[in-house]
Amino acid sequence: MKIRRYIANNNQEAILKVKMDLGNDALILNTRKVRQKGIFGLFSKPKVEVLAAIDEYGIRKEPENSGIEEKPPNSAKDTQNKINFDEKEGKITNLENKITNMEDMLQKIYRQIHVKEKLPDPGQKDEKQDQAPRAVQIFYNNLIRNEVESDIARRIIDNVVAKVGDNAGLNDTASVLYSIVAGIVGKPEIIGPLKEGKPTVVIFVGPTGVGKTTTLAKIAANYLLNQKKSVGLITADTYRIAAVEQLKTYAEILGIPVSVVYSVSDMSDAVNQFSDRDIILIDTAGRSHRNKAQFEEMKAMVTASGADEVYLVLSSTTSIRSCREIISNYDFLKDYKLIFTKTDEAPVLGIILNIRFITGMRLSYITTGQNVPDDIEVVNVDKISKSLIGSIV
Ligand SMILES: Nc1nc2c(ncn2[C@@H]2O[C@H](COP(=O)(O)OP(=O)(O)O)[C@@H](O)[C@H]2O)c(=O)[nH]1
Ligand SMILES: [Mg+2]
Repeated sequence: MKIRRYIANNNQEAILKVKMDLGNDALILNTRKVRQKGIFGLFSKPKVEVLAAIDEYGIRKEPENSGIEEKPPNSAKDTQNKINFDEKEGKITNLENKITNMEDMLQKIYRQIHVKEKLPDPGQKDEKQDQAPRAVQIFYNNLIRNEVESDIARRIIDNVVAKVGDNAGLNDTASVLYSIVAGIVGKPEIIGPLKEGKPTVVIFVGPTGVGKTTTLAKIAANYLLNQKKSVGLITADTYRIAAVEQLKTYAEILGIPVSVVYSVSDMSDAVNQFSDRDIILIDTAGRSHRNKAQFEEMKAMVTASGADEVYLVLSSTTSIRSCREIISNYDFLKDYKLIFTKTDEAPVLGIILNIRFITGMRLSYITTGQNVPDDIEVVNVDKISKSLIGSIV
């Protein structure tokens, strides 16, 4: 008896090899799938290993019949063998399919692990091809996660691709993205420089409850305590007694005079009354932009104040949809600057980029808590841009 081992890519090929070598009388002893050893073997296609035997005297040079499986069964035993073989073939095909599915799955997992391992190392030129789309995709996802509007995120990413192309590594992509995002966030513009010889008049507008009065008190305290400037406060929010009291309380603590304005015609008198001050800060009622009459009055207050600077105060916790509605109602203002409050309560800061992008108006301050006077900062472009871009892993 002569036993031989054959390795082939599939059953058909294996049997062909057996027939070529041993002839049609060869006996198949065993068939199994085998894989290469090592990590790469795991993902290579399995091979078929066939153990075949033949009586040494039975070897014929050239088979006369077409093949083992094609040979017509000439006995009950042959028929049974054929059935067994077919059954086995069926099972093998079944297993093959299962293995192929597993292979696909493993390959997907392998690719993910492989790409992740490569990510922090964008310097390798030959791997850039794989990484570039991933880098762009990662940063796009980060922007979306930070609630940058998808069309804005898309435009930013398109810009990145236009600048560095599709094949840039993570570092190049990140640095171009950073400069684009930082460019959109823009250099903040805060109050001042204060005018010489007469007061700089600043008015704060925006929806109710966003933190206008608190923010105004923080700014007033900073001018008074840190910059040693004289400050005058005006409030036009007379619809709620509590609102007037709130500002009066801050004014009392700081020792700053406060004037209450009940109608549009009183506004210019109130401003003139503080002509000896370095800066006048005007608080307004959060007039509902849905109530036309109230809103018109607020507009008239802004005009009557003759303000040098107007600040639209928005909360970072407000949805983009509401913010869009608010800013479209304030578009009667030719020029204003943006303050975003409650950044301490906002999980992400996409809203700041979105509104800056949509309005084109400059950012100024953000507020970071309820504490007067500490919880206020000038917008930090670097910090906000980095937080919007997010991490790369
Ligand atoms: N967490 C947090 N709360 C704030 C911030 N700014 C203001 N608030 C709170 O928001 C609420 C409304 O503030 P207020 O100044 O009365 O809002 P206004 O109606 O716009 O004048 C108050 O409870 C404030 O303490 C902030 O930056 N962070
Ligand atoms: Mg208020």
